Amino acid sequence: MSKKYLLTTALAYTNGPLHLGHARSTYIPADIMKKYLKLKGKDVIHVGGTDNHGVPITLTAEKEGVKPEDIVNKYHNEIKRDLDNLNVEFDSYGKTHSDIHIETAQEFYKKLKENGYIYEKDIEQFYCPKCDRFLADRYVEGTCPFCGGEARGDHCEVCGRHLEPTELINPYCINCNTTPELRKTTHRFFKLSALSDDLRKYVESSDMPEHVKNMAYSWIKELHDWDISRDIKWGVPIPDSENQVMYVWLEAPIGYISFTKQLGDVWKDYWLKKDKNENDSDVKIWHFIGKDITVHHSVFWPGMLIANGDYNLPSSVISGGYLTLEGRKMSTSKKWVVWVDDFVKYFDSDYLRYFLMVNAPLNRDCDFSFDEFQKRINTELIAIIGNFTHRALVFSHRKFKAIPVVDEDSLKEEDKELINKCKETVEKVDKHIMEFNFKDAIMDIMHLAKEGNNYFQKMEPWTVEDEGRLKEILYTCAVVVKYIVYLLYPFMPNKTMKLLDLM
Ligand code: B3M
Ligand code: ZN
Repeated sequence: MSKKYLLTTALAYTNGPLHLGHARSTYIPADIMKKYLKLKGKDVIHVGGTDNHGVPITLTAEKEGVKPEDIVNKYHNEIKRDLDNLNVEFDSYGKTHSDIHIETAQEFYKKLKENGYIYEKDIEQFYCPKCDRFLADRYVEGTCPFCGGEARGDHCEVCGRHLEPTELINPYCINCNTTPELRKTTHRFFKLSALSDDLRKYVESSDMPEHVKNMAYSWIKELHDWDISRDIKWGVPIPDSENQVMYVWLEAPIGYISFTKQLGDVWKDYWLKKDKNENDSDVKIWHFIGKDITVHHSVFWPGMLIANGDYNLPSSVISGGYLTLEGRKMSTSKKWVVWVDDFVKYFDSDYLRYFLMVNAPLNRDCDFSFDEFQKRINTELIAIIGNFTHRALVFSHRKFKAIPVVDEDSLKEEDKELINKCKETVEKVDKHIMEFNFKDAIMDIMHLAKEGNNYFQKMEPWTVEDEGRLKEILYTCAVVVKYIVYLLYPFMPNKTMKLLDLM
């Protein structure tokens, strides 16, 4: 049976618009793959959306004195605008704060419970007596017990350790500064620790790249059960618990399923296993994410899917490296960031797509600097690809008002050789793209343009008087341009479509 591809992209939190880092690690790579598979005539869909729950969003809302819904809607729209401006296409785009998602997540949870993977346990949590509420995750701050640095909830900003909020020294409520007290509450836990063997087997058999597999193995070695309930109001309510919602990392990935459901019954073809004991071998689910959330997608989420039992598991997790800005770590709080929305006011998004993919292999970190950006666009894209396509087409137009059409059999050896190089390039580019090796794919296209330029230079069409021969040369050049246009289309949809129109 022919394969079906379901590509997903990490669901961005709706507490800010997108910056170049998001574009590079996740959205542009997924869109390139989507456009490429589509071009090959494959059955492929791209599903994504926004992640609307979690404490960072309620904190932003409280700071601005508005409802969480207002923050969610504002940034959902801004994020979608940014993706549209980058030419990133979706077949379905959803919100986790939606009926279809809440329902899907609750059903998922019920199935986990039915299958014996959820249990209750009493634990102690910080409670602010003044605000009269439990202080989940980032609602409490204090001093890190390991390094003495400032820690926000479950994360130390200085040593980067993951903490239990109850470990904090001198904790205080971030809303009113009161010292919280410990209170008992009953939480739901997901039995992740029971899944080690299943997860190891799954990771082994998956198509995940080696570095992702290794990261997953090291996590699988020490799996703890997962506290999946939070004593807050904003989130997906836990069906069998009053006043609690699901931990955002439990429900957010279920969004990949909920948003596919928005397409109607076809969702089942991608997600529902035909045989309860086996993954459908004709379905490829690929999650495109930033590298900081690799463990969530290679261990936690597959663990949830195994425990649930109804759904196909991801075939691979494609994790993009970080983007630094002029050599420094990007930081929204330090205002060291370039927003997509600002960038596209000055430059065609094609240039960004090109630059971010050619600058470094996807799984490595990469730097954005304006000088380097300018250099690569001018010396590669414009001087090599732009120059060749422009020369070839302008010359044809000047001479014949169109691209001359000739019989390919009558072409000379040197013409045929170049056309063969085009075909070889298709194979090379295909191999690279299917291995998510976008940089080398672009390099091969660039190389073909160089060959085209050399041919044009060697043939000196401006000196050729024989009209028949001139037509053959210009035809050959046009064939090369056509190959370049198609191969480059997934990377640079705007410019290539314009060229194709022109042709
Ligand atoms: N919202 C974190 C992030 O944007 C989170 C991703 C969810 S994917 C299911 O990096
Ligand atoms: Zn308080």
